[in-house]
Amino acid sequence: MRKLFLFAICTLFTHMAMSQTNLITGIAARKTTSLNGAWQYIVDPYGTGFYDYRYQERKENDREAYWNTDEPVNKTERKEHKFTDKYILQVPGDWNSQAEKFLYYEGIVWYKKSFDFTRTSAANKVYLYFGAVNYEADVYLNGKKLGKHKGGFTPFNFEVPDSVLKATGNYLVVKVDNTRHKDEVPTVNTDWWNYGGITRDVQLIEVPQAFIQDYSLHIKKGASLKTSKNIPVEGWVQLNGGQSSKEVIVEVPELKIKKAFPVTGDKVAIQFNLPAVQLWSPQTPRLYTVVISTNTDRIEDKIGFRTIEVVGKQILLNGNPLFMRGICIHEEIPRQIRRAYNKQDALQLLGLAKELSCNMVRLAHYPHNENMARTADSLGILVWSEIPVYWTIDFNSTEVFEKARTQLAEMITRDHNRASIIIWSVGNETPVKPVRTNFMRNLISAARSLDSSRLVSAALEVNYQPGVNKIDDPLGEYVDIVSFNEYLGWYAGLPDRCRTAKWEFAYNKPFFISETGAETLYGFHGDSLTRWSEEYQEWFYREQVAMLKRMPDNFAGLSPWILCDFRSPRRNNQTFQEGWNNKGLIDQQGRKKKAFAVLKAYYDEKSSTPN
Ligand code: GCB
Repeated sequence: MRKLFLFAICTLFTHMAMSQTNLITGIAARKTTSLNGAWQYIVDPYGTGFYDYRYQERKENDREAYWNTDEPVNKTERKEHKFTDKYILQVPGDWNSQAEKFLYYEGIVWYKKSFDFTRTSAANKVYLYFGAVNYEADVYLNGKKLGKHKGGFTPFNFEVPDSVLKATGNYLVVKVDNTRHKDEVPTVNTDWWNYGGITRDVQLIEVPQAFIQDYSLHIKKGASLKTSKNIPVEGWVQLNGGQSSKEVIVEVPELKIKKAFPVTGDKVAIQFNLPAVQLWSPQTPRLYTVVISTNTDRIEDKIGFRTIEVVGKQILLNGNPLFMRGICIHEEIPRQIRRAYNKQDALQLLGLAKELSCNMVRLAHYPHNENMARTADSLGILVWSEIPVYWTIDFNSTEVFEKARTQLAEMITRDHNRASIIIWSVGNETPVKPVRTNFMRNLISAARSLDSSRLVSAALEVNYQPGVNKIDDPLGEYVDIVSFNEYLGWYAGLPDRCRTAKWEFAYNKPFFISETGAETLYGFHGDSLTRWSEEYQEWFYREQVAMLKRMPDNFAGLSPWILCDFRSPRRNNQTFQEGWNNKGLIDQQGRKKKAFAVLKAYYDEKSSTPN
């Protein structure tokens, strides 16, 4: 019994320790210096910059380690690595879209940037922040290793020691490796292209010695919204330690709120009431400037206040029933055909979703760049955000679980102040078996312990039985919304199968169709029975919509697959696919297919209902 108790305590502490990240959030409002732009590179398929000829990891001061200077000390020194301006990659950006030789490249690329830097105050600490590097990053500054990060879609930062940073001629090197491995998250097999590189912004962040690391503010769970006066807000402010400040001040100037909270430890609890607040919703995406300060630091953010909950069979947004008119999106931009990363990209993708009359997007299958959630906040689009626990990752491995949990913690930490995000998803189409259910269930509790103010879900599969489609994945018991991907009419029969489809739900919860879709090549026409034709996809959507109209009242919405066609090496019909998954309603050149109008018409009809 005692052993059991000790085990439970240890698990709890490991769990708590592992759930923490040292991520600094609210980067946009901090003192930053961009290191974006041109970086020199060396392609290194054999890992020569990292391993010597005995395949031993090179010592820190090895002159042939690529993190050490490429300048020979004199004209006789033999140097077998050299960065030059002949080989430049733009950061942020995937490498695949930047030069033809990279189109299918997976492996190691070394990036190098030289920079000068003077901090604005000698007393400031400096951090090096990466929005994301796919997949593995080893970071070296002036020959010293700052750290290593795994996970291709979440941010990370390393403190830069004073002894390492120089005023001029800093030599920053990042070894980027996007080789797929069975024991990573995602694993080797995905239905999207594995874009490599420093895919998001790189910045130096200056903070005072005692700074505000992170903060979370939201309307208290279960709060009544009957009156718009005195709505309770709760949350916390995370300080980095070593504070001299006696209090943390939280201000919402537009609402004339200014409250002080005593500093009793590094995590300061916040609680106050909002008078006459305008709630955030898709119709009124109202954001308030929030200022958080201590005697040494001050940070500003724009935060929306809203509630999201499941009551019985319904999802309620600000207390009103919600129907999600969604669409799935990959982080890939049409025409330029590359990873999306900036605000213009977010405006383009979310703008297309708006044109489709969506009020929601499912950001599949990994955390997208921060601009997406911030732009969704300002446009009034609800967001489902997901980690790449996709298909067949190794559910037996505790290490893999820790990798998934780390990515979950990084995703939630970066975005927990975005009102647009209402659902954290812990994965997609994972195979039903006890070890998987246990793994996913633990991820769900990790998500809840990191953020109890949002809903948790996962995209499940349909159990297709003769005469009936069952939604009975055991994971359904643990999620707030039962979501599933259904492909009646594409992978399962022809679209008219929707007419006789019977659905059976094992759970009395709201359900959401997280995917449905059919593939078509833009501009290819035939009758509706002709696969790959625009007419087939159009018919598919017509039948789906007719079926959806007959769904029971706990049907809470859908996010069909997918807004735009996207690159996938699994799609090799050389007539209709050529390395593309063409289930988009919009093709790779940004052209709308016929089915776009069918879904839009359904959404326009639905939008007369609340939210
Ligand atoms: C799915 C997956 C998605 C695929 C899609 C397809 O269920 O979740 O990643 O791309 O089906 O096109 O088959």
